[in-house]
Amino acid sequence: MTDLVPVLSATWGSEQSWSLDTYTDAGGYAPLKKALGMEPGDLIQAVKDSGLRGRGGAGFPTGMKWGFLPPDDGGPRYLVVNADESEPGTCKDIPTMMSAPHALIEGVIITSFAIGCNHAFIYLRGEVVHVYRRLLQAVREAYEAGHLGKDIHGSGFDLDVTVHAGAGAYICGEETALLDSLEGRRGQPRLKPPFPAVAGLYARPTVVNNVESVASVPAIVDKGVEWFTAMGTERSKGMGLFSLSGHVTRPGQYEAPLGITLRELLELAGGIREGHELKFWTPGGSSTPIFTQDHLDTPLDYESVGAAGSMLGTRALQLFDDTTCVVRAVTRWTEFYKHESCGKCTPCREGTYWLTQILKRIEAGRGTEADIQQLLDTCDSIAGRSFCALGDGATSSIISSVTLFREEYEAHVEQGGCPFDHAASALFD
Ligand code: L3W
Ligand code: SF4
Repeated sequence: MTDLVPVLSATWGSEQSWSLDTYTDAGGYAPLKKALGMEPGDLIQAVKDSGLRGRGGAGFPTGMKWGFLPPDDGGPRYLVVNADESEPGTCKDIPTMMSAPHALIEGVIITSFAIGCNHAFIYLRGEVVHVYRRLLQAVREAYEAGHLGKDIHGSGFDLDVTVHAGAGAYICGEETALLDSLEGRRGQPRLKPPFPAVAGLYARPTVVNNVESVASVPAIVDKGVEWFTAMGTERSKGMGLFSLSGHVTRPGQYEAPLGITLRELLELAGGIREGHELKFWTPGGSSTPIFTQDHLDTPLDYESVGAAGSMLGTRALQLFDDTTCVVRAVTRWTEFYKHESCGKCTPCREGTYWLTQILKRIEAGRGTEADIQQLLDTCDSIAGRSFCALGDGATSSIISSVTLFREEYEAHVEQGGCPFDHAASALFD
């Protein structure tokens, strides 16, 4: 494994890492000054050439998204940072904002300059009040230092940033539900097209980017496209934060080039907890099909994970050892989707309810063999038939776990109960 040189997380261990002074001492806001001396079109081209892909789950090319904005018509256009991190297992954006909020703010300013935006929004998950306070403090520091406001560093460019806390709904991480929520409406997905790039916030051209995507931009401006493209794989460039949680010796954030494997990450994280073996894991959060030991050497890039039948998603690696009942884990995730379904479309609203009922029945030992098929049939009625990705995501762990661990579902039915001691897993109450 090549030496890992952290970029996004480089200053996280520093004293007062969140302060403007610490960030500036480490070279922060120099990329902003460089960017302000460039042509906006050249900045967009650099991000296109870097191959940076959206770090919020879908992996859509960031520079291409910026390039989708229609020509300037004199009206406002917006940047909205999707900071509504809520996917089970996903926990990279909150540490980024807590430890290095200025990396995000600097990225917001450079991105706004590139796309011609004078008012940017950071839409934050409502429950994380501590992150809200930290962002407010960092935005205030940035104004005081002249990085925000009118005529930033004499460039003639003006930018205001608003930090908005949502009300705690997972669906508001879906970009159009987020925009509805930001406009003051109930957060529910909009029909696409039009994509936000054409008609987003207040029906104006809007770029919606994930926290980590935006926070990666200053480093690309600073160190250059070649530096970024030297990391990662052919079509998945650069570095990213890999969040390891569950039955791992040292859970946490591990920054590495895309394409690293779980086996390599586990070397850094001290392996699976002592005395146990990895049983299953999610490569990209609970919305992605689960993997097993067989995938320890799958490169964690968009293409390889996709070819192996899952999604890189948010690189939220939730690891479960041999003490864990897969039916129980899947039931917990499905309860989450049932709770968070926004109710707009019938397949997801009704389907996630029925999935939960069937799974609970099987887990409690009251299920039948026919219930296992009913689970798959219900998934079939949801996946590809729902209005947004939440419905599809709710079925991923169910379909993949029945495929990989069908005998465990059958054991629940045959034994009339769960064959596992939940206390040994220590992950569920
Ligand atoms: C203009 C076009 N823009 C696509 C834009 C689009 C969006 C981006 C990606 O879902 C996934 C989901 C979760 N003109 C465009 C265009 N765009 N075509 O590109 O779009 P899309 O639809 O592929 O994905 P999405 O709706 O952004 C995101 C998965 O991520 N996920 C979820 C993670 C959860 C969090 C969280 O907790 N906050 O991130 C994990 O795997 O299932 O598949 O901007 O507008 N022609
Ligand atoms: Fe709402 Fe679920 Fe339909 Fe998405 S799939 S619109 S979350 S009901």
